[in-house]
Amino acid sequence: MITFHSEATKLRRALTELNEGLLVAPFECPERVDLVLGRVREVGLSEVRSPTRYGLEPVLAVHDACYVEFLASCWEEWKAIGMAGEAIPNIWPSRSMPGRRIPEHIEGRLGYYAQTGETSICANTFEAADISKDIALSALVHTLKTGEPSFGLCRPPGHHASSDQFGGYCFFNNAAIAADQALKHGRSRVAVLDVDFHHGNGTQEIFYARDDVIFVSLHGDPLHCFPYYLGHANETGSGRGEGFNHNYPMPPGTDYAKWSTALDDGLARIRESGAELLIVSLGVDTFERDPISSFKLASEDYLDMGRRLAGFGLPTVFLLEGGYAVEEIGINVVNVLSGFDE
Ligand code: SP5
Ligand code: ZN
Repeated sequence: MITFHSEATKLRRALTELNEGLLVAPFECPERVDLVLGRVREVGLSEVRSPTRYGLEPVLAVHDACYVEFLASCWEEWKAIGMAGEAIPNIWPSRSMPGRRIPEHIEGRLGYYAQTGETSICANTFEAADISKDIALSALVHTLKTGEPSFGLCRPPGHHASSDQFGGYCFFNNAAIAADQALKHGRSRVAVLDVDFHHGNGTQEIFYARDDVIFVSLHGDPLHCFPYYLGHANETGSGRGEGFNHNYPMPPGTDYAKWSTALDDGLARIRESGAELLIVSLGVDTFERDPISSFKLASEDYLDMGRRLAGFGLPTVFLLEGGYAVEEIGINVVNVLSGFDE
C-alpha cells in the first residue's frame, strides 16, 4: 500500500457548519487528516508520497465548467461585497421555483450551485478541493502503473459533489474524477464502491446514464438519513446505464453482520459487470460512535472489510470520504487498509 497526502488539504478550515439549528465547528475538519496520517505512520502502513499536480482538465471532464468557475471565485466575490461571515447558502432553486437562469449576484449563484446548507465556503476551499483531487489521481495513476493498491488521503471528501453542485462537505468528486480518468487510461469498465455511511449521491448522478462505470453504494436509508433525496434501491441507472447503479439502503442501527451481507452482494454485482479496477469511496462514518451517523460498525470490523476487499482481487484505489469520530477515524481507516494488506 502507498499513501498519497498533502498538507495543503488542511488549507480549508471552515469556522461554521449548520447543524441541528446551530452554527457549530465543522465535523469535516483538518484534524481528520492528521489523525489518519498519524495512524498510517504509527503502524508503518506505507510510504507517504506527495501528489502530482494534474490541473483542471480531469475535473472538467466530470464537472460543469461554470460550477468550477464558481468554486474558484466564490470566496473572493463573497468577501468583495462585504459579507460578514462564511458563504452559507440559504436559498435554492426548488420544486416551485426551478431556477432556469443562473443569477449574477453571488448569493444567488451560491444557492444555485449548492445542494445543502451545512457546508460553508471559506478561504482556500477551492485550493483544498484541487489538491484533494490530485491526491485521488496520484493514487489512481500509481495503481494503474503498478497494479498495487493505493490510498488517497483526500480532504475535502468528494462523493456528494455532483456535476454542478457542492454539498455534504464535498466540492470536487474525487472518486468520479479518478474513475473517469481510469477509462481515459484505457480501462474499459471501472467500479466505484461507496462504503461511506451516506449515499454517494454525486457519484450516482455523474454516472447514472453510463455503463462504463458501475456504482455500488451501501448507506443509511434515505428515508431516514442524509442526503434524503437519493439513494433508494430502485435507482438502478438510466438508458445504457440501466443495471450499473446499485444502492443498498439500510436502516439506522445496522451492524456489520448485516452490512457485510450487502457488501458481498454489491461485490458480486461488480464481478458480473466485468470491471477491471475498484475505486473505494472509503468513509468510516459507519462507525458505532460516529457523531452524525447511525450504523454500528466496530473498529475490528474495518479489518474484516479490508480483508474482504483484498479477497475480491481487483487492483484497488482507496479514497477517503467521511468519518468524524475523530479519535477513532485513524484507527478505522487504517484497519481497512491493513486488513487489505494482510
Ligand atoms: C462526506 C460526508 O460524510 N458527508 C456527510 C455530510 C452530512 N452532513 C449533514 C449531516 C446531518 C446529520 N444530522 C444528524 C444529527 C444527529 N445528531
Ligand atoms: Zn458520510
